[in-house]
Amino acid sequence: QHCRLGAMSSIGNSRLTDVINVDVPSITKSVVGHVQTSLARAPYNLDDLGAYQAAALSVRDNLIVNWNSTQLNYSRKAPKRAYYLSLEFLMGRTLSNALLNLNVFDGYSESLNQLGFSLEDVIVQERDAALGNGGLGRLAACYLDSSATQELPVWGYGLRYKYGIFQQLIKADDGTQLEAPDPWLEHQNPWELPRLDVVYEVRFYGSSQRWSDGSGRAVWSGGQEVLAVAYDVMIPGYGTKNTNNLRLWESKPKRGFDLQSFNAGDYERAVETSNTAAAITSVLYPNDHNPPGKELRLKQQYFWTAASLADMMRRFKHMEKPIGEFAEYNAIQLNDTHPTLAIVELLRILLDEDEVPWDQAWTIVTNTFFFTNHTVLPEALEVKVFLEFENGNGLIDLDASLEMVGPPHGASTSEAYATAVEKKFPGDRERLARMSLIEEGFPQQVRMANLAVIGSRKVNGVAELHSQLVQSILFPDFVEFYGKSKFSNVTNGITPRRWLDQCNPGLSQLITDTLELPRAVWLKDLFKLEGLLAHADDERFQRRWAAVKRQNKERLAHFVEKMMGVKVDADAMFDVQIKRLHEYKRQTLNILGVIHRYLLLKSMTPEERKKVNKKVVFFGGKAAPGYYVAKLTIRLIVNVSRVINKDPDTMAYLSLFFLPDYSVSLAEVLIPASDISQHISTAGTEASGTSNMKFCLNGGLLVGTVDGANIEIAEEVGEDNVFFFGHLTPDVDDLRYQHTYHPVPVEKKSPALAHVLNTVSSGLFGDEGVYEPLLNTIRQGDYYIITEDFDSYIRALEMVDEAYADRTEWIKKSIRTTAKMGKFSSDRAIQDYAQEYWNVESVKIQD
Ligand code: GPQ
Repeated sequence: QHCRLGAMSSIGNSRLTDVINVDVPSITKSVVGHVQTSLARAPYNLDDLGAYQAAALSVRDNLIVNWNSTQLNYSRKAPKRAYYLSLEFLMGRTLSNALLNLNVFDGYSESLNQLGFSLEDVIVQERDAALGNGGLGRLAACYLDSSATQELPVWGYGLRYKYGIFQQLIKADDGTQLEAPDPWLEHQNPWELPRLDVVYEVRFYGSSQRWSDGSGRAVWSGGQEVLAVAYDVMIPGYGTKNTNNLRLWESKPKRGFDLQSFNAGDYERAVETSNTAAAITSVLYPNDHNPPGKELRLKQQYFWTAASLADMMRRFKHMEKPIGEFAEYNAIQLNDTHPTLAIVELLRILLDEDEVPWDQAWTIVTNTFFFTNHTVLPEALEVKVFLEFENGNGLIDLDASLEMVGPPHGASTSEAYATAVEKKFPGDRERLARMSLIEEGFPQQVRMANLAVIGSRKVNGVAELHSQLVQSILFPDFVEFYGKSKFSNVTNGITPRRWLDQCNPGLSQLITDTLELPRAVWLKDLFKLEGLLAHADDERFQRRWAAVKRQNKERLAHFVEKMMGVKVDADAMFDVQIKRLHEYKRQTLNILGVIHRYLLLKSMTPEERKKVNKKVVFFGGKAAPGYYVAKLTIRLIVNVSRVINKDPDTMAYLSLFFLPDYSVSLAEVLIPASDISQHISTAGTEASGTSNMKFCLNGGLLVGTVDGANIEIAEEVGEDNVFFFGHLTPDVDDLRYQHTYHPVPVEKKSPALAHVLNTVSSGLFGDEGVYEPLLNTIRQGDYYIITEDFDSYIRALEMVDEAYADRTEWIKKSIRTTAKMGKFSSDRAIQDYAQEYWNVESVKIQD
């Protein structure tokens, strides 16, 4: 049997290149074949959606071949692997990305043309895979792209939600946000491979019996078992055969029905069991930075980490290495605290299933895990209740799996750990309480961040400033306890494949022409963009640069006209803020600035207005369904736009759009079209930001606070190419204190802001009184220091207007900005993780 398999794989290998559809005739043959056999449709009666499905299936054939040989190579060579555990993967569309990475874009374009379709129209038929909320999920997607591109043996593990992030609707009458489900799997998803043979049982509830031999081992039984079924998503690298895997788990009842209840005539109960199992992966929680304290969320987390670890363990066992070498072959990156249960699950497996002694098990665990923190906002720190569910039983048996999070007894970790802390800081009971894994109270809760820190080898933040704040604000006790070397920084990055080549083909082509390098070279070594600097003063190049921006603005204008039925002036400056709605991100500051500009325009004579820089402001972003103030901000933006867009005095100089249902695909249209974008969080609150990098890579300039990655962007592109404003991080606490204990009326601090607030209160934008709760967040307490930053914000926007007036100088700034964005490629970030953290090396895929 061995022989036959060997023979088969060599046949497979020798035919590898045959299967790849690269030339137009074979592409056409494969597409038409899929129309007829996979879709069971006639080629002459096909719509764009059908053409998309057939093209996708044809491209997928190529991916499968590469994916198979990649996985085979990994199994044979048995390298150390890394796993990226993330509850969110915000992938967006796949077809255009796969075409680009496989270098078959032109072939498919030509083939579809011959069949009477345009690839552009076909590409937009695909629904976004939107299994994420925002930056954290999109970062995971960029990291998968970079890992595959650098031929690193890295897999992602996540959940296959039936419903991704909700669709945002804006109510016609009052401009409020409504949420609708996102049934993204409604049409079959060609990019996933169901692995009905890769199934694990995950246990919930039940009870554990400790062995009486003093080993601490336990047997866990009873409760409910749920099946985890694997779906594999192929992740092609750019310009390489290497195609990695993203494994997403779907939950399924162990038995479709509980037959016993069924026989007893309790049909409803039987169906309910199956419902609760299926519910685990039914929906992505739409909270950003605000973990819901829900039993189902905790179940998602355990389900996902338990299935993923079982899978890794099975792969490792296959290698026939001693269990003590687990960490030499496996590194696990925790994307925020969401997968922290993986730490206790690995410990449980080592102790209870592999009978590893406690000390050794803990050493393996702490050599395997790495933890990335993505925010210092206190409301985002997860705490979990474990022991209060279902008849007082724990949801999962943490007590057996790790004594530290259950009530302490015997030689528990919690105790061992507490003893170690106590030894280092004798008598410092307050410190002990702060560092404890348990937050006392009723009920007791587990502090996931503390658990993630003590269970990991390294802890990092996502930009220089943020990584410092992680050490000084979140974990100072742990820095003292472990020493500084456990804590470091990996500045985020973005993939230049999607965020330049794919979304901005005009600019990509211009760069390729100018650098006189194949795009495959600079797209893999983004520092090569520096070569553009030598051309910044070349007038012909400047004109071409400006023409690309202009085309992208027209593309966006066209898009908005189609979506909203309004004409957009592509001659005006385009000013964009797109991100989740959040008080700390301060969309409020932006909209109040727009109102200020509007009032100023109103107060001018027609002659004066003619000298003003024409501007179109775009907003996009979703608010968590339960986030009242954020939703009110959307309502204000929408209603302000309804007033100012039809004011004949000003509409030629200022217009405003809230683009509903912001998504990865919408970002791909907006980002290349921006002249200026806003990243205006209260200093010290935005861990990094990643869209700031995307805008700058596409030659847009940045208005921002001295926060997150804005700082490092300015270091690279030069402060004269960034419009900074506002107070700095060290001032923020003092200002908050002042506002709380020595409040000064807004008029005193900023008459301009007071005027704007009063205008909103007066009902100029309708809905008199409705906005008071939003305005009061500024008038009272002003936690995000809008009052303190308002005047300097307005000054920064004036400087933007002045700079834009000198168009040649502006174009030079734009060129210089793009040229200096090399550092922000996710390839660099992934190299940092691979070398400094995981210690994994690339594996070249041979045919
Ligand atoms: N981020 Cl904690 C999210 O998108 N969701 C979250 O729940 C948390 C963080 C973001 C963070 O706000 C941005 O500053 C980062 O750039 C991004 O994560 C990726 O690190």
